[in-house]
Amino acid sequence: MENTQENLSSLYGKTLMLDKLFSYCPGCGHGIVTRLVAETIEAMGIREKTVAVVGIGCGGFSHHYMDIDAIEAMHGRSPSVATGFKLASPDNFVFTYQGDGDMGAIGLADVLHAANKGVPITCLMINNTVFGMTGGQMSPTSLPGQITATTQKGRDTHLHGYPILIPEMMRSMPGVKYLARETVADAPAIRRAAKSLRKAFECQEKNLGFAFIEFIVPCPTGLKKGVKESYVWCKDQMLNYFKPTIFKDETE
Ligand SMILES: Cc1ncc(C[n+]2csc(CCOP(=O)(O)OP(=O)(O)O)c2C)c(N)n1
Ligand code: SF4
Repeated sequence: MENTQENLSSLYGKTLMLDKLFSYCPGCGHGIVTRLVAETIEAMGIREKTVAVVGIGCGGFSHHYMDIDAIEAMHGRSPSVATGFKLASPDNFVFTYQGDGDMGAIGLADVLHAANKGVPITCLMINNTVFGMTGGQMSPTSLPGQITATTQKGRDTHLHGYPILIPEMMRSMPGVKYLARETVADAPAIRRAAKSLRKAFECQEKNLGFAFIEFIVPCPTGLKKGVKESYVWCKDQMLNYFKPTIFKDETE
């Protein structure tokens, strides 16, 4: 059978994932999160009113694979662009899709102010602990001792500080109504992440306030590891520091 959108739909049911090959590397965590996002939008029946605001980095391609409207914001500015869009057009469903470099480095102020304002948007940070697209440089979330393209001797916390814990920073903000850290390191975790994503999206549908999820994912290319090895490393090392937790659920 030819691999067309129509045939995929008849095989798997109606889907807003487009019939395109990912430009993500094999094993990249973005592929899993992108699919979860597409499936959640589809399941909630909100495709027509959804607008993605994507950042710069490999996740900036996420909207290429979904049949939804999207805006490509400047590096780190997605939460500000999403805030403006939502205030101007409150009936739209607006979410951001950003990497840890995009959100945690150049864009940290944008996401923290959006969270503190309590705007009813949903922000997603896909944290693979490196700048993936540009070659695996240290990001604000690189682990202590982690060897990256710019920390050949490992991240030195005396010199570079500690990996940034963004949900922990947002925890005390009253406008944040759903706040979680999830991972795609194995199948049970992916199922939990799907449930969490649904909650974060429903938070906006109920107009309750700001929702945020950090996804801990492997980037085999940036981490310079094989696919299997990168998933093992994600589970053993990344989750040791970035603990999957539902910090806040005020959606009921
Ligand atoms: C203003 C600006 N500065 C720097 C860059 C180079 N740049 C492109 S992607 C990127 C970081 C990507 O890392 P991350 O957000 O973690 O996404 P990933 O590719 O790992 O998913 C950087 C610094 C840029 N495009 N624009
Ligand atoms: S460089 Fe990393 S984040 Fe980018 S597509 Fe490849 S595996 Fe994914």
